[in-house]
Amino acid sequence: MTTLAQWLALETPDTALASVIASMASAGADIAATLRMAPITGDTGLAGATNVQGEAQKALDIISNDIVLAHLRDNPKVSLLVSEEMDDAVELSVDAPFIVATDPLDGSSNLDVNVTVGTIFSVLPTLGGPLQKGTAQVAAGYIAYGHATTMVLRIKGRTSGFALDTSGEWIEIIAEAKIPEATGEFAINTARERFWDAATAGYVRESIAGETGPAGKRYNMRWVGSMVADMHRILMRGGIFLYPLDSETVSKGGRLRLLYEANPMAWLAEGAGGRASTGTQSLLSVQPTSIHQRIPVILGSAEEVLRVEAWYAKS
Ligand code: P6P
Repeated sequence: MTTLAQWLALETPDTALASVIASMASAGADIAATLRMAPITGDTGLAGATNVQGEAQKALDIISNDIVLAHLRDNPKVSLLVSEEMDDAVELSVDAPFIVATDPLDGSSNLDVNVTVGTIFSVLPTLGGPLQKGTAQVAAGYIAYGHATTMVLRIKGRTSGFALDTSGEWIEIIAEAKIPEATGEFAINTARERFWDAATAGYVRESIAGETGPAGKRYNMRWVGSMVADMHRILMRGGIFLYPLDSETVSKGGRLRLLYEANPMAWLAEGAGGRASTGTQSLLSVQPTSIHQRIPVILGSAEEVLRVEAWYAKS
């Protein structure tokens, strides 16, 4: 069995980068332990505060953010932390080589119903600051807190998967993830249909038409309401995740955040042979203008993302 330390040694000679990823993995293990006890400690309730997005924060959003902050403050290789739960970026070790952007607990609206939530993170070189395109990432990953605690990582090469064992060791379970090119499963919040643009509406209508329509095959729909859960399913068996621009989110630029949701997930998806797009351009090519910038996200099985892009091209 390959441990996280062995995988890191294989994937990069840069021990500083390896230490940053190891710190996020340790933070994930601590968050997993905290979440396991949350229903008993009663932490799944609202914290009474709201984050920069104006969303009601759960106590565990703040607790998870504090856990990540503590682990990264202890790592002298991290210069700056950008977090969904903090209005401003926090300076950590001066002149350190790497920046981390994170959503410490994505999908937290699912906490009180025990549905998988996760920590998403992106690692950028300090040089260039936090507003770098996704192509500048040197690593990205997520930790999924489900019945098992799993982690998916990519430095520059392959996207690999790990599971946390009872001794606290991360064990490699997927050496090289491969998102199937084709899929019959789409993930979108269909309750938003009335806000969709012509491209999204056309693509979903065509998919629902199944064998009788131009797609010529049957589709199924999944929507967990937790990006990490939807992404992990897509990484494991294919599929397409869509949170497109719509008439309600267009004023904010979209729903999901570029630096710590879209970019890391795009990095992981592309490392597994998938595709990630805004609908009209590669997600990793978007030039960020602010640390909490929102962006439309369409990612997963390459063939399916191309179909959506074709809808955008003709509309
Ligand atoms: P909706 C969770 O709040 C999140 O940021 C993602 O994890 C998830 O995919 C999406 O929002 C769910 O959005 O509009 O369906 O509640």
